[in-house]
Amino acid sequence: MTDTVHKTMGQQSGRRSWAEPWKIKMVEPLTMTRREDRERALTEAGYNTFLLRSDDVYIDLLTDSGTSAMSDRQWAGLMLGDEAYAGSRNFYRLEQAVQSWYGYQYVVPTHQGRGAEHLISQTAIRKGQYVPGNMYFTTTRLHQELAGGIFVDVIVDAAHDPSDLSPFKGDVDLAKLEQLIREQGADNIAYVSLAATVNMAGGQPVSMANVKALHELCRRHGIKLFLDATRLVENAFFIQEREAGYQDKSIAAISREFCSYTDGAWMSAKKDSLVNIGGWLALNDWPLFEEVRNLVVVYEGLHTYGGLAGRDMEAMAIGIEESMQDDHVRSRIGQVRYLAQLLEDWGIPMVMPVGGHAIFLDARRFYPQLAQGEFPAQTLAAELYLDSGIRSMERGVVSAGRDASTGDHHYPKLELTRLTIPRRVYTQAHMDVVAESVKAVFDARAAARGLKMVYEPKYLRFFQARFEPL
Ligand code: P61
Repeated sequence: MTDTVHKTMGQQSGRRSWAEPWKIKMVEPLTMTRREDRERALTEAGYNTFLLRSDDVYIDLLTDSGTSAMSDRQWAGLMLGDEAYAGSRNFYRLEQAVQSWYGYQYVVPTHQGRGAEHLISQTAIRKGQYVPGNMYFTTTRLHQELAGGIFVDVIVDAAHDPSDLSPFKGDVDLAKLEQLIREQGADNIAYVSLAATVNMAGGQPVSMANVKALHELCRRHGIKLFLDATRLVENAFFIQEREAGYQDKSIAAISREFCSYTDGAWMSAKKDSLVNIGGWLALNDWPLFEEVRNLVVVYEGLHTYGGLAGRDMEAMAIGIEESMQDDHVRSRIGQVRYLAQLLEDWGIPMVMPVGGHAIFLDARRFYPQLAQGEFPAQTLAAELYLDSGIRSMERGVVSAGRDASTGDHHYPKLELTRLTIPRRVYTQAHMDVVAESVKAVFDARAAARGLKMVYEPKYLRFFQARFEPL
């Protein structure tokens, strides 16, 4: 017997505990793995967590993309799939959901986010034009480059500093954008590419003040402003929490206002919208939309299904509505923060403030003994997997790829390993196991030796590259 008095997490923090606004109706058994099995699996996967089989993974924090749990209403919606080739009733439900929650006029479905990125890049970029954006995202920048565009990072400097505590590290630096416009001329800017939140910066939000000012700047120069709305509801949560005047507004109202300052958006519905597959592109400009609607039939499918089954569109329409509920967003981000709080208390280096979808461990500070060319973040992902079967993702020099014109590695300031939390999937106990594993790997940090890349594919190399220990 000990005389320890146990306390809930809420009590330890001097507040009442909160819990998720759902209960579990169906479970999926996990594979419990042993160290020797993990060593074999990681070697076979070339030290790349993307190449592991999910059967060899215990807690899968590779991504929050398509990995969320659908609700009973969404599963019921699958049975309402209207699989007509043309004019499926589920398309009209989806179109209406996008129009009413995001506020754009014209909508095409796509098989996922990059399908929409392809369409907007091919229709809105002329070869040689610049595409300024608030930090690159891998697939977004690649599609812009494949369309002949030149991506220019115009995010605020704070975004590149993992310990800068500014509340809106996703903001565009308007001075950087104005300088680009002055130097290149507004005609040579295809559009401004604005992501909310900013994935590669650690899930950092954009303020309403910034998108408003950006809208005004773009309007003055006749430049379009397009939004990557993939995690917009998480962005809305941070506005509600941090920006004066928004505390009493709902996530839905904030999201809608945010979109109103933009000319259109692309979406990977696999994130915010709680589905396993799907996306869309929405615009307010009819002539541009007409081009998109024509191109979609070449690459995705007819403009009323865009590569999706009718049932997928139904699940997405329902998911959009669920994603906009304040209680849902609060508990989703609350879980990310629960894990972050433990890690912060234990002195684990990570990007601060913590964003909406993930914890980004700062691999440079984990492994100061490793040069960036020895892939510290890839090494950290491998060590975490070996320790406990937790799968994370490299977001550093491997993800950044090579400069399209010089062929050299991009060396990003941020060298991060992402622990991404799927929505409505794992429990607080899973988060405890994750936190303890990160701590164990941190405690063993002095022994890490780094990796060398032995196979490098041409596009989006991080997905399929192979490594060996140094
Ligand atoms: C992710 F390692 N994200 O975060 P698609 N915009 C934004 C995304 O986060 C995004 C897409 C567009 C993923 C999946 C993924 O380098 C990677 O539906 C802000 O995945 O086509 C996707 O949407 C593209 C993982 C994508 C990666 C690219 O895990």
